[in-house]
Amino acid sequence: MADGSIRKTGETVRRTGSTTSYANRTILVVDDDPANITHVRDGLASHGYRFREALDGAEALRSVREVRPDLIIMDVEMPRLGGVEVCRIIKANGGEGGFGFIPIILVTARQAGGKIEGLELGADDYLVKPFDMLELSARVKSMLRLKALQDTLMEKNRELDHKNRELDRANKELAQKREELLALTRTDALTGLSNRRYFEERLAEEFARATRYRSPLALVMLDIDHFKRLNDSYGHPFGDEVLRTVARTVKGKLREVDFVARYGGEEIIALLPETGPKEALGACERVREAIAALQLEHRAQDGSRKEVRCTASLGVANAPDPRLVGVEDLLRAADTCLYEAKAAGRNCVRQ
Ligand code: GH3
Ligand code: MG
Ligand code: MG
Ligand code: MG
Ligand code: MG
Repeated sequence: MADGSIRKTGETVRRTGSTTSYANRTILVVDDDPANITHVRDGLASHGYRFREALDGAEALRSVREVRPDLIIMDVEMPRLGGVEVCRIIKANGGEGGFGFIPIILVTARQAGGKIEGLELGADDYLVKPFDMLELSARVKSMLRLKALQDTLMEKNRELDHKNRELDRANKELAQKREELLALTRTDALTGLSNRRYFEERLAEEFARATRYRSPLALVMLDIDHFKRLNDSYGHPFGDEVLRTVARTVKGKLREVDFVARYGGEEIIALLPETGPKEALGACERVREAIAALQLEHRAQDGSRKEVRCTASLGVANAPDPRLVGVEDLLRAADTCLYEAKAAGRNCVRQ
């Protein structure tokens, strides 16, 4: 960011009727002949401008770096570093991060030649000596107006950039919040597993895919055995704790790609993509064993501790299967197997 433009921020251009005053603007006058500088200053004396002077190109560049003038009036013919060359350097270093926009009026005794060259190198205006002071005054005003407009434009651009960045940030936050909300609507609050609604969405997708590509898919229904008894003996909060532990155990024993959800009160359901009947049975046995091995500890109000055991029954259905036309068929098949597992004495898997 050019600090020349920052300096201008907030500075208001006074308007009196239709004429605009650019008093206090800094004009750098560059000429190897001090008499010419004085001539220019005298001609513009009534406008209230501030002046800086430089007697050669190098000094002019130093001054530009130091004060960032609002306008440069510069002689073309100077020893060593001429006006055209200085003009080229300043224009090459303009823009954001450099000097910013500084209008330059080149002044020369030559009639032609340099005029075209100077304008091509980015001089903004050109005067041939000897020049009319009224003309110089008018051109200075026009250049200062240009400079003010350019500064306002740059400032507005910066404001826009800033606003854009803020918008970007707000959008990212919103997107994140939306993700978080979406995740919440898919999650079961007690266990942290996916909830039934989200499970049903996923089941439809996985079932369609398994059917279309004839890839194996297993659906597992798990129900904790005699859970009512556990609740009755140790209280509902303890039942909740068991539910959380069982949920964690099921998830821990299945693969990352398997989809586990809480289906109902103490029922957990899992989708095992790319899993045939044999592997599904193996996975279910692993889950069943892990639950049966859990050492749950109940702490009574009197501080006494008791080790509590729990088991679960599991039913597995497999797709694709010509008898299972829709997801409801798959669900019903798993439920029937679960019922058979309960009937067979619980703590077992039926397929
Ligand atoms: P079965 O072996 O036949 O499944 O017997 P069960 O007692 O587990 O089956 P039943 O369906 O009769 O009882 C399920 C119990 O689970 C009843 C209900 O109060 C309890 N339950 C359901 N949701 C929750 C819950 O979120 N927390 C707790 N602590 N208990 C729950
Ligand atoms: Mg000269
Ligand atoms: Mg039941
Ligand atoms: Mg049960
Ligand atoms: Mg149940």
